[in-house]
Amino acid sequence: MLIKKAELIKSSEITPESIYKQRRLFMQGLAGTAALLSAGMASALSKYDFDEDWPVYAGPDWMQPSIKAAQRNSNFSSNEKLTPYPDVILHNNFYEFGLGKQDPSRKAQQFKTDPWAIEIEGEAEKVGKFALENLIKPHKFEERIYRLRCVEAWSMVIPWLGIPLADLLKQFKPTSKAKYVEFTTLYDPQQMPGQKALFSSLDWPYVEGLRIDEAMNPLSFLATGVYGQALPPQNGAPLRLVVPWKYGFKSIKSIVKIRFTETMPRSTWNLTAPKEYGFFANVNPEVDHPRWTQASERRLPSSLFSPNRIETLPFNGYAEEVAHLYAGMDLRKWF
Ligand SMILES: Nc1nc2c(c(=O)[nH]1)N[C@H]1C(S)=C(S)[C@@H](COP(=O)(O)O)O[C@H]1N2
Ligand SMILES: [Mo]
Repeated sequence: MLIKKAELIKSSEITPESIYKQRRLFMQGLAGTAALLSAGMASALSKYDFDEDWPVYAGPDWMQPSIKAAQRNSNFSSNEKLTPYPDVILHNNFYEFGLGKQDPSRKAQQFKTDPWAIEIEGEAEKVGKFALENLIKPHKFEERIYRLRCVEAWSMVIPWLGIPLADLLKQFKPTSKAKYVEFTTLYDPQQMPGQKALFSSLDWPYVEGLRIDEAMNPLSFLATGVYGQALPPQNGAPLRLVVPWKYGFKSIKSIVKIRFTETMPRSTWNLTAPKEYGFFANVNPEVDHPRWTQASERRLPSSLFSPNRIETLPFNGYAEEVAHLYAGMDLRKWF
């Protein structure tokens, strides 16, 4: 499902230099990377030679050094073929910007992602409101190539940039009462047309949650970038969760609040249709969604003539890393 850039962004919808910076800036990013490579370091930025016509998301100034210094974490990276960049930034689910797969890329280009603040609440010693910059800058960026499996039975392989979720959470010193972590997306109907009552599809803001041991698992990741650059707004800039062994809806975008709780938090899709979407939402080929088989998936890009259908793996292929978290649980009941 390739779309030309001209279709993606009508010139009337963009403010050129603030929204995305074109090839010149991207080349500067590559220059920094070349230096890292010659020093014998792997870098996320080195090998992505997608068509120069595609928009590139530079991100805020404070993030540049982290992006340039990012290194792949091979322990947690798939070596499957990457989903092409245009599919990653043009085929999105982000209902705050509309229900269509291309609505987010069309309608999110003006979305303001800097400055950005995150509120930390609940069962932790350090709570309050923090500038994203201060929370993120102390951490080294990693690149992780993860599979993303949507409950609608399509999937991608995406090179994320970001930091382990546990590294961020630990700095707030969660107390022994912190059994779950709840995440909340920005609520701003002015910027997010999908949140306006008239067209509203879900109860806003979007919320999601993890059990604390899931959140602290080394696979759980906070993405600040994708494809060696900052996260595009349609992919959840400036900060989104990535939990690769769960259906995509758990990977909440544009996070403004993190709350440590003693009881299981509500989650948007679970509240909307509890029989269809569980709290755990672990990818499971043996438990079908009422409207979709979960036994297989369309690996994007996929078309009528070349559907590229592949088998779905338990825990999306991450069973070795996470199956132990659910030992003794009936995964049909806790779907
Ligand atoms: N706030 C918010 N987060 C969200 C969604 C959403 O609608 N709103 N959609 C989810 C779903 S269903 C999927 S499959 C992934 C898609 O991520 P991508 O668009 O970056 O591929 O984002 C998830 N995070
Ligand atoms: Mo999804």
